[in-house]
Amino acid sequence: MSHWSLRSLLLAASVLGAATGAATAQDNHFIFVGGYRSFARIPGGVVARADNGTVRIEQLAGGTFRVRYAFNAAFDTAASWAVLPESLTTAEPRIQDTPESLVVAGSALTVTVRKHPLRLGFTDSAGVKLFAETLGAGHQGARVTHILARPAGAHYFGLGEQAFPLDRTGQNLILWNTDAYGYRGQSTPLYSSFPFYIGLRDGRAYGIYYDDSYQSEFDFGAKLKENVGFTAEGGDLRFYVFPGPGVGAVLAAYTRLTGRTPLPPEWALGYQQSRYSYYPDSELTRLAYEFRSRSIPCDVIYLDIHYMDGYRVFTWNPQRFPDPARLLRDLRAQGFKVVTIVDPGVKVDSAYDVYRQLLAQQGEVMWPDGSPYVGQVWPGRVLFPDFSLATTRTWWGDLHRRLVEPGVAGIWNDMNEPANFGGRTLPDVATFAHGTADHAEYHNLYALAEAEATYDGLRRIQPDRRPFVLTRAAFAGIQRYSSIWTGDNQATWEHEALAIPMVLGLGLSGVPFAGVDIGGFGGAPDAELFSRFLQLGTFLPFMRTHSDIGSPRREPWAFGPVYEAANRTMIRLRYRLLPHLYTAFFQAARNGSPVARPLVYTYQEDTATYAVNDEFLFGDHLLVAPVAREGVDSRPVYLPAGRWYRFGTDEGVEGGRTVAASAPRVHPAAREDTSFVGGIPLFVQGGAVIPMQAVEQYVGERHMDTLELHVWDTDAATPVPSELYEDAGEGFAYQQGAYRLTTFLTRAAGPALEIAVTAKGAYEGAASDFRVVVHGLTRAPAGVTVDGSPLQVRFEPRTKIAVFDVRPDARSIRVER
Ligand code: MIG
Repeated sequence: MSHWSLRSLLLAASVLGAATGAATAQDNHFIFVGGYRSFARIPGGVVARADNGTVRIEQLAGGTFRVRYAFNAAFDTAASWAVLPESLTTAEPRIQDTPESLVVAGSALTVTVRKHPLRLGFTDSAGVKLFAETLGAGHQGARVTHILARPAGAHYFGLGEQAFPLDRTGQNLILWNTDAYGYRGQSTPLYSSFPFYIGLRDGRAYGIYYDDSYQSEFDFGAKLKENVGFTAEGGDLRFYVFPGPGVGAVLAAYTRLTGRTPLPPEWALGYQQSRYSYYPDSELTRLAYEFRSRSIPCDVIYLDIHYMDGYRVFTWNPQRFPDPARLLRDLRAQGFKVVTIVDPGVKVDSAYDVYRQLLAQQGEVMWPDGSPYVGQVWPGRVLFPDFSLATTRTWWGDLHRRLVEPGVAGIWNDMNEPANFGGRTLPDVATFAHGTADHAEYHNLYALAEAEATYDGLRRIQPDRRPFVLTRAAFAGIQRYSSIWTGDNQATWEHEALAIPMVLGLGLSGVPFAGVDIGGFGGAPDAELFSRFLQLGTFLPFMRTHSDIGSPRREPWAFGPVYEAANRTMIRLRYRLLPHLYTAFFQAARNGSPVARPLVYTYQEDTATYAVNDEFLFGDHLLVAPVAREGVDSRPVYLPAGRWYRFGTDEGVEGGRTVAASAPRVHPAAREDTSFVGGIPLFVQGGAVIPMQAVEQYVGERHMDTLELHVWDTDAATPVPSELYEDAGEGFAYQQGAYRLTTFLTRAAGPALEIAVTAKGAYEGAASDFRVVVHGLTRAPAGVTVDGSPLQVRFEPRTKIAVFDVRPDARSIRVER
């Protein structure tokens, strides 16, 4: 344990307290658990009694620990909304009791309970210190706090979307879902709450998730200096500790507890076009025509609030959309899917059946006396459905039939912080669960429960379709149901730069499917900013352009023909990379990995990556360095150690350093060149296999018999692994084995580049041919053999690219260099 004065800690604790709320006279100071008294064994662990409280420590299957403090007699047994009940099976640790401490040793973590005073310390199975309590667990009335040491050299990541650098060291962040129109760098709180972080100490990672939905504050040494603190306005002090040592292992354990993003429909990875609002129906027809006639791929068009009849949810405006089924059928025939916005507020209108049904079942948020709470949003006076009630969730989910039957393909949940005009959100006294729970507890859970209702409803209505849901507000666990966008950003360079750590922060918090409004929601991007924003957006897991009412339009062609060509190039590249992107989503569904990966995720042993907020990896091996500065034609790019190649030119670069990368602006004098991808620095790791496909105008436009396997040369004898996942892109047959997962191990074997291929699963629709494209060679290969037989190779001397075709059952490919 390190050096701090108790006085400064107590001062810091009271400062922390002053920031988040006033205490009452009789409990105006924090009480910590105090000295140890006794312990008893319980299934999976121990319960230890101390002077002022009790702590239960249990090991869960997989080596995660659950720790619960109670300051009053009882532990709250209420099920958490974020945690999957099936993940809570316990596993017996070994217990050792000595006069100084009680040691609870699990498979991957060991908890040492120091006795006087009672304080916990966590080490990994090798005995390496991860973190330890300083003041530890305390409370001040209903508020709870947990204060840990912040040793020199410790780093912290997570907490979801934050308009701050990724490394949380020195930050003070508030979790209280907020309609944050006009937010900018350093604004907190924002729209969503993820009380989860990953700690890194000496390159070893662990994770902590505080399972508490009340408003909370995380302090990573801003006020607490040499400490890290969590303080919540209420709830149980209940947290889970996840073992590493890899960041990926921590995320796998966290998402084992809170769930993973199931495979989305593949079309949801295509380009999406939105605006507040496209209407009437003829406007959508025209938009669809523009995309197709300009050969700019697009899969999804969004309907914002004006499609509704007087903003009544689950209705259509009869003048603007007289025949939605026909419109959506026509659009579908051209490959367009339509996603509609659904806000939670239900208009108070006795002629409106949704309102009458909600009132009749007493399913709304209420005043403490049981009368309905009436708020004010777009429809005027509204009731807020109480999604904490299972009956309300089922009813709400079923209402989506009214949108799905005419052909709506996905649902966009907005205003679900919940936002309320005037007072920002619901009043403190509003109640949930028929008056048994308060707003303070349910506020941060509102969007999570709504997303659960929406996702489950879509599953019931269309059991053979994968639901697509997009949400603004969120809580831990949202990844099971929904994708996220970062709300009302602005058309500024600052916001383009912020998009990167915000989306990466979500990925480090279990939410792989995230994006931002490309171009910025508010304001007016110029052509250069829009094209830079779109370059970045091409590599975000969720790729959608959206814009505010009254702002200039920003379809990809809105900035003139030269920029249109550049924007088209990026969107086409997105579609070229879909097999790679879809594989990254498969990986996320398998183990909770991000799709847009911060460098620290892949290269945690390289501490220089911790401060990188302007680069990321797009799935495996492909490093993206977007330009978020006006008027530049190059930028510095940090490349982790190893051999890299510039995507597009195949110029080789040695990593472990920062290089200058060209990134020319689109210039009005440039001629249209659809192969031009040099405007955004992209680098591929040597040995990588990046699967690509031909451009299509929308996902599934035609069956891809041939997939391209782009391989970059390597001199390393250690194999570089890559994957390709294929399935129908829709439906659930993949869960019964209708998929193909191909694994590639690339390495230098003497003079040859060797690719070992294995495959698993049986999917009839998988590609029947692989076109192998080898990059980074210095001269024509002396020969290529596949499973021992020689093969014809084409070599392009100018680009130094070798191309040959193999069947997917090829198992060993050797390129003699
Ligand atoms: O009060 O539905 O963030 O994407 O276009 C504004 C209208 C409500 C806020 C969302 C934005 C959406 C807009 N909404």
